[in-house]
Amino acid sequence: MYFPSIPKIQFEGVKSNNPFAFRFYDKDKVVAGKPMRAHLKFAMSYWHTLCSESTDMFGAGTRCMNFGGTTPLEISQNRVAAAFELMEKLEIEYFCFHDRDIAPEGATLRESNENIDRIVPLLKQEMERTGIRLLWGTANCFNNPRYMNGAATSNDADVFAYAAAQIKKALEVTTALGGSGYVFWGGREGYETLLNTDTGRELDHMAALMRMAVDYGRKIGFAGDFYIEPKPKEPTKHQYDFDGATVLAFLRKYGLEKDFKLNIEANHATLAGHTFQHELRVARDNRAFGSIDANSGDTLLGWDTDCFPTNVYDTTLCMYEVLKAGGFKNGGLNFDAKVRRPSNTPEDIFLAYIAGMDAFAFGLLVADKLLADGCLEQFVAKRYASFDSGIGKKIESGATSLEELSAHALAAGEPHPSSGRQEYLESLINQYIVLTGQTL
Ligand code: XUL
Ligand code: CO
Repeated sequence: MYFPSIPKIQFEGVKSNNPFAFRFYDKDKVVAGKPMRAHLKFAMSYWHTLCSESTDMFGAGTRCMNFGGTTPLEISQNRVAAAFELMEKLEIEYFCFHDRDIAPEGATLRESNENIDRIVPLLKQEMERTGIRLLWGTANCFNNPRYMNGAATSNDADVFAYAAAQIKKALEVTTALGGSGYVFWGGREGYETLLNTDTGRELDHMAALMRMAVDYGRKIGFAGDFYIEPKPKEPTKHQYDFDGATVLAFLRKYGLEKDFKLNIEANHATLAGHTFQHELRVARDNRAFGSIDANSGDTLLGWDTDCFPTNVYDTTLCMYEVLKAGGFKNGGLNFDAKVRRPSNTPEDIFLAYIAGMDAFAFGLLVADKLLADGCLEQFVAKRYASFDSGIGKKIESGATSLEELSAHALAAGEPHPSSGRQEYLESLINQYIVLTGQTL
């Protein structure tokens, strides 16, 4: 046992004073026809949870994540046991990993692949024992210095080939473990200066690698979704997958839109100058909603802080979009989140997950109530009612022309636009948060 002081976390309700209990996440409680756990599909991020020692630019790690191991392989082996103990105790049913999270990078590509092959059977065994599943896998094509100029968008064809080899292996492992998703996050895919960069050529290369990944994945039986995870910057100054709209244009340009959906990360949305809800809406409007990396930024800091999400206003609006999108299919809520550097005990990791899971569970309850009552829907439907008949209906059906619209405007005179009632709607969300709390 790696976390002997931590009990199995149970639902105890909103009045519980036990820090190691859920107040809102009641996994089997039925909401809108299915249990909370099926709506939320929580996943553990292997990298933050098992690997990160909370180093930052100015300081060393504040906690040791070796789990008693002394060699890199032994550490990786122990991490498997620790990961499943943690997920079982938190009743988290899914996890996500990069190739290099689960096994150490070796001196050669062959050695790295062999390291992976030693860990995968352990993961498989634990997955079979617990029923915990792989939400998505990915390849870390950003950490090693070989990727300093990019991976798929490197100027060096040998680097491109190396990334392709890593992705091939990661796809094989994801498929062997029954993963329902495969993520592309292009942390180094972008540029530092346009003076040395052929952007058109780099984007062609990036699409070519994704096309090869789809072809190979389908060939070996990967039936899940491919995802692109947009992010505007960090580590690269300008990343090609800037935001949802940019990514959708890229996918359509290269004919990749049928195989790819979006993995929306809250903190990436805010870095792009959008809200989390905005990015979810763009994905939903384009039928490209796939999965979520759940976290939050810090409004005072301009980088990817990957904080655990605890703001129930944000989780409410997130779950509202998820429910409106028809819920998760292959995707889920992956906590791409890390404890703060001074939160340096194993207990803190559990408390952080409890906080995040509870915040999303509560958000789900509020969103469900909002949707069941339909007050936002009714307001929005009424707001656009002028398009339901007359000239509005003709505009929507494409049955009018500038000539007819000009005649209409001349006859109708000055329009009288209606109030958007923003402040009222914001207070309505507050009211629903309180009302939902009162039902618990
Ligand atoms: C980095 C990030 C990644 C991706 C997977 O900001 O979000 O961890 O989720 O590579
Ligand atoms: Co992420």
